[in-house]
Amino acid sequence: MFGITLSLASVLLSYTTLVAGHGYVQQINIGSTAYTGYLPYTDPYYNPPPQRIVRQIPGNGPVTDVTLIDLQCNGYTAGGVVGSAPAPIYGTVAAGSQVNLNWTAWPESHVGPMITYMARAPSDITKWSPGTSAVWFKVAQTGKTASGQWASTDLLSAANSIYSFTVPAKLKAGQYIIRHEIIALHSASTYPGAQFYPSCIQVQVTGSGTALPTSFVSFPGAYTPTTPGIVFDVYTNTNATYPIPGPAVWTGN
Ligand SMILES: *[C@@H]1O[C@H](CO)[C@@H](O)[C@H](O)[C@H]1NC(C)=O
Ligand SMILES: *[C@@H]1O[C@H](CO)[C@@H](O)[C@H](O)[C@H]1NC(C)=O
Ligand SMILES: [Cu+2]
Repeated sequence: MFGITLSLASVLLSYTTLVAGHGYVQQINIGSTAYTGYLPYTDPYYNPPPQRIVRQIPGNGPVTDVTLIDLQCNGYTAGGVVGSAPAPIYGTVAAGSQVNLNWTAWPESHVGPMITYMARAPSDITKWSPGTSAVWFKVAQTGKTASGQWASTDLLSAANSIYSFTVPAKLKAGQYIIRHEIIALHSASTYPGAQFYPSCIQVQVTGSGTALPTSFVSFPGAYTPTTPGIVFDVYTNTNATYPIPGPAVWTGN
């Protein structure tokens, strides 16, 4: 009896450790404004749930199938939540300014790139789901530096779990989804293996810019099982350049 209790406790303990090993964006800092992220382990238990600018995610685990709508915003198709069910509110950011994303503690083993896309909402962002439309453009990416430092975990840890990117200065004002992700490559030597940790943040971009990109990708669609960088052995390619997946970065300049 005592033995059973003990082993149950250790099973529970190791499960907790495993689950705690992944992560998500817990806070968004824009200028002096801090927006709490969608907190998957507490938000669903409030009635009414707190209003967030981040679309709902099921937890801190990854998406691994690049063909699923789940790859878009880390929503899931099961359980009544569609891939990118809109959030009720949005943040505000001036074009040309920095957005700082505060990740939960990130496991050191989960090395890989950090990539950020945006998509312009054709109408009210709190009601818009892009589905499989090609609406996304890349605004920032960091892979592995020449000296071998990965965006995650090396650079992210060095920045106290804060990832920063700049909204293109000339981007036309309007409502946008920011799709930000870490792709963890610790098991990516074959497909499926790479772990995608995307989430979607709703913002109103302000400013007098007039620029918009002309080419777009879809999620799912932008990545395939054979896209360079989706399959990558981080253990044998220690000295190799890492090909960041997806299109070129659009700066608007
Ligand atoms: C990141 O968010 C956590 C949780 O809200 C907070 O404790 C921490 O201070 C934040 N880090 C920074 C640098 O803002
Ligand atoms: C990587 O480069 C270092 C230093 O040049 C070398 O010692 C090492 O063998 C290389 N590793 C691989 C896997 O090529
Ligand atoms: Cu993990």
